[in-house]
Amino acid sequence: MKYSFPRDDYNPSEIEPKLAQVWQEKGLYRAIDMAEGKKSYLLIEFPYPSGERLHVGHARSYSCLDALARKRRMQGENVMFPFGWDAFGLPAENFAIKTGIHPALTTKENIANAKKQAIAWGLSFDWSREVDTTDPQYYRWTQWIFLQLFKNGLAFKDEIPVNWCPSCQINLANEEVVNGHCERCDSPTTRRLQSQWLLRITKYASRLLCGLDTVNYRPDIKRQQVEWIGEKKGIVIKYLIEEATPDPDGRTQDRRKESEKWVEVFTTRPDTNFGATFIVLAPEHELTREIPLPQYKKAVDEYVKTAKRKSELERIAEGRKKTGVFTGRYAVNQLNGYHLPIWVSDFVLVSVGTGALVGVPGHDRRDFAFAKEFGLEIKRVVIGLDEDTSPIEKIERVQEETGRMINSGFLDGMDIHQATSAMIDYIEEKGWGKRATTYHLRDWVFSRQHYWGEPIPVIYCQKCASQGKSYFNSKFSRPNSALEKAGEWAQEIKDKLAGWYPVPEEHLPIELPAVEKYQPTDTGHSPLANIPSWTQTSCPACGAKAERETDTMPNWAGSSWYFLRYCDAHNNSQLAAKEKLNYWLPVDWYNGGMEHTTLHLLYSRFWHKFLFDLGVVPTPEPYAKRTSHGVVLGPDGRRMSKSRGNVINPDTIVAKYGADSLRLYEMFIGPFDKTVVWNDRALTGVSRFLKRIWDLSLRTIAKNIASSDVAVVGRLSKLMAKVDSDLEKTKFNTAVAAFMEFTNFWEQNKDSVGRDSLEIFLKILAPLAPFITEELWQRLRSLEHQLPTTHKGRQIVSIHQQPWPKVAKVDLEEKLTIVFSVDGKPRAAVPFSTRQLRSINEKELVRMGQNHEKVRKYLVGKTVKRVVSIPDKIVNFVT
Ligand code: ANZ
Ligand code: ZN
Repeated sequence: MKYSFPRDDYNPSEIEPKLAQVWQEKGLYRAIDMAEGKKSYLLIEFPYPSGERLHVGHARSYSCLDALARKRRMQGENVMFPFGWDAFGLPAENFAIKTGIHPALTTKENIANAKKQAIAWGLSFDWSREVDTTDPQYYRWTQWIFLQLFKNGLAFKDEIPVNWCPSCQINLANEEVVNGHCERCDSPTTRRLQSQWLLRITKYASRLLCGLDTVNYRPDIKRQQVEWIGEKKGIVIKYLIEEATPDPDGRTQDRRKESEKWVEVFTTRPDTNFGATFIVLAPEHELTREIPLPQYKKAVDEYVKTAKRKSELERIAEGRKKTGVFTGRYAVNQLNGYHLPIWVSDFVLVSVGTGALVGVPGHDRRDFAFAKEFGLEIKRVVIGLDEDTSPIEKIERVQEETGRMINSGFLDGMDIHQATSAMIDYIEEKGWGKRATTYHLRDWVFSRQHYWGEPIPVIYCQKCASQGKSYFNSKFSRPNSALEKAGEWAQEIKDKLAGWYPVPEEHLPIELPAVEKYQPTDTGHSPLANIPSWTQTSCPACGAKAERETDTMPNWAGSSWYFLRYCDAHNNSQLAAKEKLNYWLPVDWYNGGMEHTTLHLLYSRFWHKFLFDLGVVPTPEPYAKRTSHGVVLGPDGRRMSKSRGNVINPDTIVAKYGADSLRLYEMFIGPFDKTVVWNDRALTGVSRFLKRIWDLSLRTIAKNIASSDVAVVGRLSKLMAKVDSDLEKTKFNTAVAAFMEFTNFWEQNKDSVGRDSLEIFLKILAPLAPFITEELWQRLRSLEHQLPTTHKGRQIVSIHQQPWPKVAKVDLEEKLTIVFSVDGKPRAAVPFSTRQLRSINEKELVRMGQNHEKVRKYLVGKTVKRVVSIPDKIVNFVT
């Protein structure tokens, strides 16, 4: 590769494009599979290649992690810093709906443009590992993973109420609905029933929780995951529902048994159970249909109809006026024989616990409001530690975290925690209930009715369905221990999946067919449903006419495993070769947006754990470390958006100031994990700083002094240590500030800086500002080789291939000489390092002087009247 130097002004637009090209051609940043030494897998969330291209937010987190990757490479680590495209998604599809242009074409163009940006910014990605989730050779394996989930009973189809966005015409997962509005388009969502594919992430809830103890995630990220999983330990208690009417004809015991109905409730506070005064069923609960007495039936049915139209959020909102209906039925609390009236109310969710609760209005806020509304009895069974024991009529304090039991039989006097465990033991012993753990985490709604997603690779056979046949009782099914162990669930899933078969693995990928229209059908099916030639196929089991699933996967699918594909991006026979996964996993450091903490991060951990169970991946957790960057706001302090006109285009910045300025500015702008506001003035400041470096470096090269003053070396070694540790701690802003500080010093000590220090300075700045440092480094090298500044025909050795500088230990410290004198006459000169000097106090220094053999003899027989010293220079003993 030939390379010639440009003119002497700092002119990034002349330097940068050429260097970027040289680096690409040399393949500088390729990670080597199975290389010896320390591997370092650094991962950033791959972007959606939108028509808007990469924005300054991307530039920020990418530049920061790029600096880390470059530094670690120089430190001898085998760094994998890969990149790719999470390219399925709505914008390309919406564009296709508008223009008729195939999303694949738009995606391709967008990827090409964004890739140019990434290269221009000097991001040191290993492009040989690039992945694109919409490439059939990629989504073949996304589909393959789905098939494994299916075969292991972790995918099932269910008629469920789904969030529906009338504007996007799409079903949304709960987490895609923000305050009752669509996460994408912000229009209000509604709910409706539809048959959907779901993934049983809840089966992994406990492991997803425990696994967090084994990884190094930033504490707030960990906390959000813990809350999202929402583990609650408690007990499920069974209450016998009393006969509707006394038995006038005296039915036999046996017939009574047959009609016996129990209601099960989940509670985290069994300690308060002596205070229970009613039971509430969710409107969707089975018993809500079954138990109401005839005279209550109509009101209950009416109530259920209205409730079903409300969103979950609306239903559980605190402070909302409680509504409900009585069923006319009672259950008995066996603890004290209390007759608990059974009500129906929409504040009880069918998906939580058992879908029914026992009301303790004395100690639960919502129960209290409910009891007030309907005149139900309120009993007090806990009192605060600071209250007296006299019963208090008015209840102001509910849901206390501490307290003592009253009115509770054998629990009286116990503190509530003691009472909780005593009660659980008691109820279990009596056989009235069983310890239980519930989770807030819901199963993952995996169906989308869209075109631009991975087809879900399954086939439905009507004939097999009518005979109750499915994959699980077909010749294809391998005995599956996980499913067999699942017991009750195994039966349920076999019923749910009657008629469903996975596509034979050798038929993968199931590619998206060409369609004429990209919008979903008005029945809510994906446009694939309009292509009979694609949907019609034959049953893998019986050969009868069968149909392909027309639902596609959600965006989260392709991103749930892409970090595995980077390890072996071109493998045609498996998702990735075992040995490569063994070598690279786990990801050493994963950085991404805070908005992905509960969705993407949890989904990908779930898939990873499943693949671990299958023996496909070697580690139970995918990411050893997780950090998160702050958002970049527009100059007006608001989120950048086209409509507000406050969008900063990184390409404009690069054209005007150069990529190094963009990079350094975005690192400097504020703490990495904090939201930052764009500031043009600070940007020009950073750009001037780079120009100063340029000028100072050229001056040092021209002066051509071989070695620097000790003071320079000392400062530089400190700077180096700081940069190293700051980068590892995501303190990119303070690293840049330290460079600025050094540069000020350099400016004041221009002629103390020699070639040796310039070389070190450029090397440690190289990870942050890769272009300017490369250019200056090449000039410095040509000087050292006594070559003319335009050294045509020489091979370029990049600064980015240089080892991270090592400064000899002795050089690490500034040396000072203390002169000890007696009555103004110097008697001994003792060298100290600054660190030594700082570690002793003045008294100790004086004592050292007095005891020094060359000083001591002049003090013999004299009394020291005073000690006069000049810090770091002289200690004078006045006799
Ligand atoms: C009795 C009780 C007494 C409760 C008490 C709480 C306090 P938290 O409170 O967030 O830990 N619950 C159970 N199933 C429910 C459902 N399907 N819909 C709505 N709420 C339900 O969550 C656990 C509590 O939520 C449970 O404990 C139950 O009320 C309520 F002084 O039972 B508790
Ligand atoms: Zn069939």
